[in-house]
Amino acid sequence: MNTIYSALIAPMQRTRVDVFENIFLVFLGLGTLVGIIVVAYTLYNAYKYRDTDEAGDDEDLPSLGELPTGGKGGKKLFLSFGISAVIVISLVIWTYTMLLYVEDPSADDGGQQEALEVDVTGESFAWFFEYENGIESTSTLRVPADQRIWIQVTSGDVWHTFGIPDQRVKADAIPGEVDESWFEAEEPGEYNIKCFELCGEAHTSMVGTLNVMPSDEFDSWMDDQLTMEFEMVDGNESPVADGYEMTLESQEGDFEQTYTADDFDENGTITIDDVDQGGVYNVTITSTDGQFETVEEQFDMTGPVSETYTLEMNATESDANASDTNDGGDA
Ligand SMILES: [Cu+2]
Repeated sequence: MNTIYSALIAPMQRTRVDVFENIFLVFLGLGTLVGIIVVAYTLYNAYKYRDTDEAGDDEDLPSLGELPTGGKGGKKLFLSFGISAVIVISLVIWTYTMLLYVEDPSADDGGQQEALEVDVTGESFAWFFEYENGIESTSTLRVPADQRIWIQVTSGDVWHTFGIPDQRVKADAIPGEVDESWFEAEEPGEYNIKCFELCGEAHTSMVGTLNVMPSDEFDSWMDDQLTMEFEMVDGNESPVADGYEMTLESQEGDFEQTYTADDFDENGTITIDDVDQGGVYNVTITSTDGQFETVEEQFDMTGPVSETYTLEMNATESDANASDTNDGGDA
């Protein structure tokens, strides 16, 4: 099958848009050609056999009521049926092969870089997107140009249909089911996303935007989404820059890292931009001098994270260390 794919499709671009454009153009071209031949041949015969009042003894001339024989002992008939059959059968095979490719382009992936996978959920009346790394966005789907995007579409409530007309994408969004589709956008820019299933009173406003970005811009946008900022404050909301360490552990990936107070700046803040996985993280902040109570928190990273943690004075130590509490602020 691979060789058939390559032979029939290799000379063309491989995006979904190209496939449907090719099918459209081939049908339009052949239809026009056949139409021109049929109409021209009809006109030619109408002219040739027009009533001139001087009918000769042309043996081809049909007489009134005579069944056409197809001329020349049926040769013409045989030829025209033969040509039509060849055209129709080749069209069916070619179109079917193209559609098989649309169904499963992985058979012809060649040197393609890895595809990006996005989960799409329709819920009255908006579209929600989640990338493989746990980053989420609403209404705007950002993707890199020239990369294959696989979408897994479902619904959170009623039936919807996810569609990007310019990319020839349409996939049913049905609760409890997942419909898979793909596209590959060549031109950076913004394209409309619409719901194609009448789903309720705000159906027409269930729209979104596909933002196709140059791949370096997409990468830096994704890096921004994977940025965490933490701030440590005391009970008076003053920054704390000393006396603790923070452990960050991803529940989904294998990221685990401990940051000491030295990694934080004098305002008790730290920016972490070397994670490549969103999702749920556990944060544990322990006091290195027993001054603060241990903080155990959790957050779900679906975009840039900015958290402020309050370090409560350890009840038994608070009196003894009262003078140390503003260490951070003065440092
Ligand atoms: Cu809808």
